[in-house]
Amino acid sequence: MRARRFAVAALGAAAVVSFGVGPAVAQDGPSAQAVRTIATKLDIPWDIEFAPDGSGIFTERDTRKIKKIKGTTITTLDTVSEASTTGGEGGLLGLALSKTFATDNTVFIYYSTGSDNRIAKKKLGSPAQPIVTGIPRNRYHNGGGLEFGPDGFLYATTGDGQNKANAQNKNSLGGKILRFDTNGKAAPGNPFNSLVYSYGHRNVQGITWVGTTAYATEFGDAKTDELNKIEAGKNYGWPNCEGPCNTPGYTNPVKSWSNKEAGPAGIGFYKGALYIGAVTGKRVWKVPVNGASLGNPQSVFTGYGRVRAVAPAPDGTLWLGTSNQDNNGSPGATDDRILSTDG
Ligand SMILES: [Ca+2]
Ligand SMILES: [Ca+2]
Repeated sequence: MRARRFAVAALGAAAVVSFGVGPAVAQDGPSAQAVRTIATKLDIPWDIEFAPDGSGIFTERDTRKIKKIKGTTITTLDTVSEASTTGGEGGLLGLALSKTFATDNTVFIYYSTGSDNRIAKKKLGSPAQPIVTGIPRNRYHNGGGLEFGPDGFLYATTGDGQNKANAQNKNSLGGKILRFDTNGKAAPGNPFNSLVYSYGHRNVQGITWVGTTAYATEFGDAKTDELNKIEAGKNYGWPNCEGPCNTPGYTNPVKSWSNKEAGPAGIGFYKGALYIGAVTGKRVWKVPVNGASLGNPQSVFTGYGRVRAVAPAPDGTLWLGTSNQDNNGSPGATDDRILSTDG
C-alpha cells in the first residue's frame, strides 16, 4: 500500500514536494506559491476550521476523529462513535465550530450513520446530540458541507443519496442546501417553510460566501461538475440537467468543468478568489472574484494529489487537506497531508 508511485507521478512536471514536516516549494504553473507541510499521515482530513486561539480543528472521515493542530502538535479532541463509514464517500464529514467555542467547547458535525446522514451538536467529550436527521445516505452522494453563513445560520450541503428523484423532491433533505439554526429548526425566511434553501442538486460538498453571496461546489455525474451561485428557492437542475442547459426554471452553474478536471469539494474565499479543492482533478481551482463576476479558473496546487479541504486561516495563509487515502487515491508515504501557503 502506501507506494511512492503517487509521488513519482505527481513530481512529473516541475513540482518539488516535501515529504516531511518543513518548508518546501511547489511550482504551480502560473501561480507558483510556497507551500508548508502542516501535518502528515492523516486519514482523509475532510473539513478544517479554526478556533479563536488560531489552532486548526479538523474532521477525519474514516477514523471519525476530531483533531486539533496547534503549532506542530496534533491532538485528538474526540471520536464520533455515532458515525460510520459507508464504504464510499460517507463517514465523519463537515465541521463547524460554535460561535462561543472558546467557552462552550462545542462543535457541529455532519456524519453518516447506518441509516442516514445527520447533523449533530457535540460538546467535545460528550455524546453527539442530533439536530437534523433523515438526510438520505448511500455509499456515495452523501454531501457533507457544514458552515455558518454570514447571517449566523448553519448551512449544510447534501447529496441525493444515489436516488436522483430526491433532488427535485422538496420534501426530501437529499440533493439540497439546508439552512437552519443551532437547534436544527428551519431558519426564518427559508423559501418553502422547511430546512430547504435550494434544490435540484446532485452532490454538494462545499459552500462559502463572498460578502453575502453564496457559492457552492457540486459533483456532476459522468460529464460536468459545477460551481453554483446559491440563491434561496432556486432549482439547480439535477437530474434533468448536468452542467449548463437551457431549461426554463433551472439555474445554470456560474462555472463548470469536465468531471476529470474537477471533482469539486471544499471551497474557500481567499485573497480575492474562490479556491476549490478538486479531488478527481488533483489540484485546486482558483477562480478570481471581480465584484459580481468571476474570472477564468486557474489550475493551482497541482502535485499533491486529491485536494478536498480548503480553509483560509486567520494568520493569512490558506490551508489545504488531501484525500489520497480514500478509495480513489494513490497515497504517498506521508499522505494524507494538511498543507499551507506561506501567506
Ligand atoms: Ca466547515
Ligand atoms: Ca446544476
